[in-house]
Amino acid sequence: MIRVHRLGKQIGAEIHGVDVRTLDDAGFAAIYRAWLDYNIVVVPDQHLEIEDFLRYSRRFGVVHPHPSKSTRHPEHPEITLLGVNKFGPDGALDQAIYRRGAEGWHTDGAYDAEPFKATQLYALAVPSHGGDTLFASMYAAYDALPQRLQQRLEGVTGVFTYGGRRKATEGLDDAESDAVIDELTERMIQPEGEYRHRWRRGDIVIWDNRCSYHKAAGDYPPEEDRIHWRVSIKERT
Ligand SMILES: O=C(O)CCC(=O)C(=O)O
Ligand SMILES: [Fe+2]
Repeated sequence: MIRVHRLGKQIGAEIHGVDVRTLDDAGFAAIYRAWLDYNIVVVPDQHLEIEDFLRYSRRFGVVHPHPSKSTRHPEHPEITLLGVNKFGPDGALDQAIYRRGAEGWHTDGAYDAEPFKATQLYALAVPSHGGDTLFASMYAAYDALPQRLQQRLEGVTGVFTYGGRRKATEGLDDAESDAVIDELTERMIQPEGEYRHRWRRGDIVIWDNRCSYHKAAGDYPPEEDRIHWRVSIKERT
């Protein structure tokens, strides 16, 4: 019997009573529904091989190899390894690996013509403290905007450039565009719309990347392991 428990006030749900390796279609439909309704779905206590994780991930859509090639699993390009090879040959901590996803609130692949539908992580090793992932609802952010700003955004398209803006890509000049972005940034995280995930080994977490933001806390003891398998998922066309 599948049970769905709400986690945060507006986002987050945890699923109990499933083994995703043997989940039938009705069970998957319940998880998919919870994911649409609550943006972030946690399935705890799973014991997976890579093939199990890929097979389950493909039920949500098409799994795409991440553009960052250096952290791909050597035999399974669709799997990104998080937290592996953190120390270089000289023993120095590789900040890009340690702090991946921790630079700020973001969505994955916003610079793509078709941003990812979902990102899913499976926890293989969890540090003794720190290393949480934070999530926030974009619906909550939008609802909290003053009507003036909601109207200002009506019919407007945002353009994201990988690595930041270098030349004009929108119908607004730089100053006007910066002003809108600043106003939105100020309001993008609403306390009621947040959920903070404290990882346990065996957790699967999937987020709806189209309507939530996330960031890694990036604050765990670097000498400890924090390792995930990660997949990027797009809509089936
Ligand atoms: O490691 C995490 O907690 C999340 C990192 C991240 O931003 C991502 O995997 O997209
Ligand atoms: Fe991310």
